[in-house]
Formats: sequence, structure tokens, C-alpha cells
Amino acid sequence: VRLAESKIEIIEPKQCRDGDNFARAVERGLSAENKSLPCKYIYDERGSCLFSEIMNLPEYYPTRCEKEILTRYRSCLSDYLGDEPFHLVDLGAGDGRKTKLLLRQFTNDGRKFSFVPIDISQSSLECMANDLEPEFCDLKLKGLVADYFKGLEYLSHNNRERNFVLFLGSNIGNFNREESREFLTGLRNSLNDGDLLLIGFDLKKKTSVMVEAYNDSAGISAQFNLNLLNRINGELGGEFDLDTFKYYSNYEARQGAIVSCLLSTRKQTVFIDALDREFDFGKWEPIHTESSYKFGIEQVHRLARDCGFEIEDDFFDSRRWFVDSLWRAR
Ligand code: AVJ
Repeated sequence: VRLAESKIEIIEPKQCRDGDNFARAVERGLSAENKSLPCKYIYDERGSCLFSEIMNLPEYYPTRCEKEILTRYRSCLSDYLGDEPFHLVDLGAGDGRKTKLLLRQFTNDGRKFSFVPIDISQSSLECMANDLEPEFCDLKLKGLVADYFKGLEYLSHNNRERNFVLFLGSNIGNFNREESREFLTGLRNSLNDGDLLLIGFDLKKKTSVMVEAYNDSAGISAQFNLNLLNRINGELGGEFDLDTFKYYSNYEARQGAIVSCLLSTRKQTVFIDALDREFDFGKWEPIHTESSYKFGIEQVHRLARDCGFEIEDDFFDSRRWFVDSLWRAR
């Protein structure tokens, strides 16, 4: 990877190195009565690649819906920004393929901005930087390897200029209802009055469509979730046999979420060297790995107001399966 062309900088603040946190989170999650592992740890280099593959799957509609939305409304979005300089902050930027649509528009319109992608995966940011470099040679890019919360902390200390924050792809869906309120209130408080947030929500729809998006026929979603065990094996000396865990993902209508887990197909005991202990798994016992919450448009609007934002506009795809909602910090 060729980086650090002077305009491109990727930093990983010291307090964001997540090595021991991973071990602690695994210990906590696997000792609990209801076992779970935090989904943010899926995204190492392999997990991030698998997620890029997911975004190309025929079943995974959210990416295509959002591309349609951004393509259709990017010039309208650009009009909101005007001539004053701003930071384009991209939370959970990933490989940046969707953001590129906006970068192109804003650059062509002569908007003055610096680009601040924030992602937990350093490899994703590096890929993005290398991918953008030839086309956007004058772009000021400062990538930050951090989780969302560290990202907000960074924002609140560097918010002298206007911000236009992107939180796309229904990344918000991984938080439960209470966590999403807390997070968005925290985000609001790290912004200046008048700053804009473009936030993507996957909308409730026919359950089969949602279920298939997380149960693709190529089995990539399964590999993506199983990557958690893979990572425990590689980084913490775990002894998981991945063939004895089965990915299971379904829509829980009462929660309004796709809930995913790994089921131990037999009773077994697994040793993890870095934790110097074993964990017992009952036959068909689940490890919760991820929830992906779905929204009604009224829920989206209530969330905006409750967290200190005003709704400027809603941008839907033609099927109204997804919305990118534009909010202003009030
Ligand atoms: C990146 C959190 C938006 O929940 O839809 C895709 C992750 N997991 N397939 C989602 C995911 C399984 C995705 N988000």
C-alpha cells in the first residue's frame, strides 16, 4: 500500500488500539448466560473484505438502494452545502464506494471540503485511500482508524469548521433502540449548531426480502459472522472448530430486527489460550453476533427530534425500501 502522499493521512490514535479490548470483550461475551460477541469485531481485514462481497450480493438490497438514492439526489445534497468550507465526515466509511459518488459531485461543484473517513478497519481505509488517489488528487483526506465513539470524541475536539456527517448503509441498525438514541444524542453534542447529518435507515418491508438479504445463497453472510470465531482462533489462540457452528439469521418482528447468531451444533468445550480458560457450549446453544434493526419512517422522524435534530429532507429509493434522511443539528 502506498500511503502518506502528503494529502492522504491515516491515523490510528493510541487510545483506539483495540487488542486487549477484543480479549476482554470475548471473555465477557462468552461467559454470559446468553452468549454474545460484539459485531464490531467482525471487521478485521478478512471481515471487511467479506462485507465488501456482501455489498455486491444480489440478495443484499440496502447497498443498491442507497446507491440509487445517492446517484439521484447528489446534486441536491451538494446544493445544501454552499460555498463555505466544511469537513465531510464519513462514519463507518468502509471501502467508500458509495461516498465516492458524493466526492465526485462535490468536487465537480467546486465545494471546499476535507474528507474525514472514520472506520474501525485500517485495511478498508487504506484501500479507500489508494482507490481515491488517482481520481481525487487534490482531495485533503485524513482517515481515522477508530470505532464510532472514538470518532465522535475526535469530532468534538475538531469542530471549528462546519461538518457534513455521513452515517450511511444503515450502520445505525447495529445499535438497539436505546443505544441508537444515546449515540445520536452524543453525535448531536459533538456537532455545531447547523451542521448536517445524512443518515441511512433500512426500512421495514416484506420479511422474506429482509431475511434473504442475510441468508445469501453463496453463504457469504455465514462466513462473515463466522469470522468472529476465526479471529478468536487467529488472535487469541482459540480452538474453535468452525464446522461445528452454524450461522442462523431471522427477522424478529417484535424487535423489528434481523437477529443473527452462531449455533453450536453439538455440546462442546472450547479452549482460548489468551484467556487461559475453556468455554462450554450446549447443543444448539446460540452466540448472538449481530442485530440489524429496521425502521418505520415515523420512527426515523421521532429519533431525529428526540436526539436534537431537525429533518431537512428524506431521500427514498424508488421502492421505498431504504431512506437517507437529511438532518440538521438544531
Ligand atoms: C454494515 C451493519 C449495515 O446490518 O445490514 C450485512 C452488516 N451483516 N450482512 C447490516 C451486515 C450481515 C450490515 N451493516
